[in-house]
Amino acid sequence: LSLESELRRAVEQEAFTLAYQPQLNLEQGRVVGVESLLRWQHPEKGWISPTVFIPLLEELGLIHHLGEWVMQHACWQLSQWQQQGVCSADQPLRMGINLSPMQFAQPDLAEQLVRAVSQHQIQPRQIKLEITESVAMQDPQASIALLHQLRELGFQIAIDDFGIGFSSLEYLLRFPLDSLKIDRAFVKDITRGRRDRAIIKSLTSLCQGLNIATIAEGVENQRQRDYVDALGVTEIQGYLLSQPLSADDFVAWWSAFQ
Ligand code: G
Ligand code: G
Ligand code: MN
Ligand code: NA
Repeated sequence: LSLESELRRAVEQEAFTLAYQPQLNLEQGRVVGVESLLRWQHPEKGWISPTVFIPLLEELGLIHHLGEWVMQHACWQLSQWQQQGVCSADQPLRMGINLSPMQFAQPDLAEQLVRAVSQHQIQPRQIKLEITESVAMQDPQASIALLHQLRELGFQIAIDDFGIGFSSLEYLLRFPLDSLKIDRAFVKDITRGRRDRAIIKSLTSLCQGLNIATIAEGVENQRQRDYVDALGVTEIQGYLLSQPLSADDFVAWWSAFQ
């Protein structure tokens, strides 16, 4: 079967899983959130990257349905962890949910999100929605309005993969945001080049002034961690802490980490 028909079948059968990658607040030394990442195992080809199948889901008109499955599953998992005492009011855990370009343009996006949180008795502020810089900038006025609406509902907003469209920084920071995720491209060579350090430094100072948290993505080793820490980054995410994990593996990892 073609990738397309296997994908159609996988959507019908909801044959997907979510993996969770931890995010550490450097000042608090505490895991404060996870990013949920969609996973699909093709029967013959094995694991397929979401960068391949998400655009295909959009093309096939299936992203609306699968996007809702992601919201529902992520909220269900968070409520499970609360019931199991993995996280609590004293030890809150935030759940990151990625939104594709087409999802961000859906008229019923807010409705889908509200349905997912209320069905699983999750507070909207426990959910952080991740949209990429390019998606937000496609129609800035419309994005600002939608982000205000989502924020008024209580959801947190993060700009993902930040750093590609630098000319728009000043404009982008007028958006109602809670976090800026600094693309791993800037973290990769941080120990070697002054340029990337200067960029991260100016981003973190700007964001501090605007009360926006910064998350360094793709932190793979201790030296990179030390650099981004010194440059004032709020949180880190990356292989140094952990790869994206199954729900059970995340719980085991977190209890060992503490
Ligand atoms: O984890 P991985 O590197 O395979 O993820 C690749 C990309 O796929 C990420 O940049 C992310 O934006 C996107 N992605 C992962 N999970 C989801 C999801 O649940 N929904 C959407 N819309 N995108 C996702
Ligand atoms: O685009 P987005 O940031 O949503 O996607 C996150 C992707 O980055 C996931 O596919 C995840 O597997 C990957 N990732 C997470 N941590 C690291 C890391 O430390 N190094 C690299 N190279 N990729 C990472
Ligand atoms: Mn992301
Ligand atoms: Na990213």
